Amino acid sequence: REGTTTPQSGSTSWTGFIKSISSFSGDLSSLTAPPFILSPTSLTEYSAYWVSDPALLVAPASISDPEQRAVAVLKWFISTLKQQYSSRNEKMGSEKKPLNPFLGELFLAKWPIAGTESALELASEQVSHHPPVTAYNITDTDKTVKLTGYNGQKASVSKTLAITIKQVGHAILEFPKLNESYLITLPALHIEGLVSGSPYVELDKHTYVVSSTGFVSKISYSGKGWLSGSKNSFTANTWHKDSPKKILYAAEGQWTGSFHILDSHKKEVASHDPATVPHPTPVVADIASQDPLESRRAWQKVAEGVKKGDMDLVGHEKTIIEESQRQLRKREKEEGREWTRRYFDRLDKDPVFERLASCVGEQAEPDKTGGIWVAKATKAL
Ligand code: HCR
Repeated sequence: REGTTTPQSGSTSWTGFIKSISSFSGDLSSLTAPPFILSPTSLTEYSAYWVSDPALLVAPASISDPEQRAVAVLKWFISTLKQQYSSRNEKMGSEKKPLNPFLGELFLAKWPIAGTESALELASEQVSHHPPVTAYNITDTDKTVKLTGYNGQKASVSKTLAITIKQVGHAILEFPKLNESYLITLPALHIEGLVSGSPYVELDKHTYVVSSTGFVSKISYSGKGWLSGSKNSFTANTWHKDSPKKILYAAEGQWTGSFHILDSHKKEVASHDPATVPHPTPVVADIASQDPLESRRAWQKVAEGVKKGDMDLVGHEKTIIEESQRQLRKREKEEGREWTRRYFDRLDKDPVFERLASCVGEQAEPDKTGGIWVAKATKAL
C-alpha cells in the first residue's frame, strides 16, 4: 500500500479527476484535483527539500581530497531524494497537488548548521508563471557552499493514466573557497497510483552529478516492474571523465531507504541511513512579518481552505490572487516593462553549465524555462 488516503470509490470528485487526467493538456496547474489530494503548500517551498540535512550539504567543503569530495557530494545528493520525492506520502499519506505559484512568489527560509555559528539560507522565487519555473539559491553564512538552480516540468499522461513528468532545468553546486563546481541534472518522474487513489512519485531515467575536477556520477532510477524490482530503486556509478570505463565507486538501493557507497574493492566509503539523521524543519518568519510576496502569507487563506476541505473558500481566495496577478501583468504590458525578479537574473547561456554539461552531453533548454536562471551576484539573502 503506497499511501493512506483513499477516495470513496465512485465519488463524483474522483470520477471528475480521472476524467480531467484523460483530457490533460500538459499543464499540471490545469488538473482539477479533488480536495483530498490538494496540498496547502506551494511549489516554491519544494526548493527547501534540497536541504534534508544541512550538515550533509556543507560536509564536502571541509574534505581536502577532490575525489572524496565527489563521493560526499554523491552521498548528499542521494540523501535529498527521499525528501524531494516522497515526503508528502510520508507526512500526508499520498502525493498531493501543490499550489501553483504566482510570478514573483517567494519562499525564504534558514537552517542553523549544527555545531557552528553559521546557517544555510534559502531564497526560492517563482521566476516564470507561463511556463511555471521556480529558481532557488541556498548558501551558508560563511559562503563555503552555494547551491543554485531552477526547474520547470513538462507533463503528459500515459495510456495507463500515469502522469509522466520531464523536469527541465538543473542545479549548480559550488564550493567557492575551493573554486569547485558540480552540475546536477534533474531526474524524470511519473506519478503512479492515481487510479487507486494513492498517488506517489517514481523516479525515471537518471541524474548526472558532474564535478569541475572531472569526477562524474550517474544515478539511474527504476521502480517496481510487473515481475521484479523494488519501488524507488537506484544504482549509482562514479568515474573520472578521463577513464570513463573505470568505475571508482558504486552504490545501489532504494532512495527512500539507507544506502552504502563502495569503492572498486567493494569497501564501504560512505553510507546513509535516513532513519538516523535529523531532518530539521526550515526556520521561516512568522506570517505576520513576512513580505506580501512570501508564499505562506500570500496563500494563507487558500491553505486554510485546503486544510478544512472548504473548496468555496479555496476558489474565492484563489480568484483574488489570480485577479491581482492579471492586473499586474496588464499594467506591466501597458508600461512596456516586465516583472523584476528579486533574486535571479535570466541568461541565454551559462558558461559554468556549458563546461560541465559537455562532459555528459547534456544541453540546456532555455526555450522551455523562459531562459537560464542564475542567482543575482549582488543580492544578499
Ligand atoms: C510533479 C510534482 C510537482 C513538481 C515537484 C518537483 C519536481 C519540484 C522541484 C523539486 O525540487 C522536486 C520536486 C518534487 C516533487 O516530487 C514534484 C511533484 C510531485 C507531484 C507534483 C505534481 C504536480 C502533482 C500532480 C498531482 C497528482 C497527485 C494528481
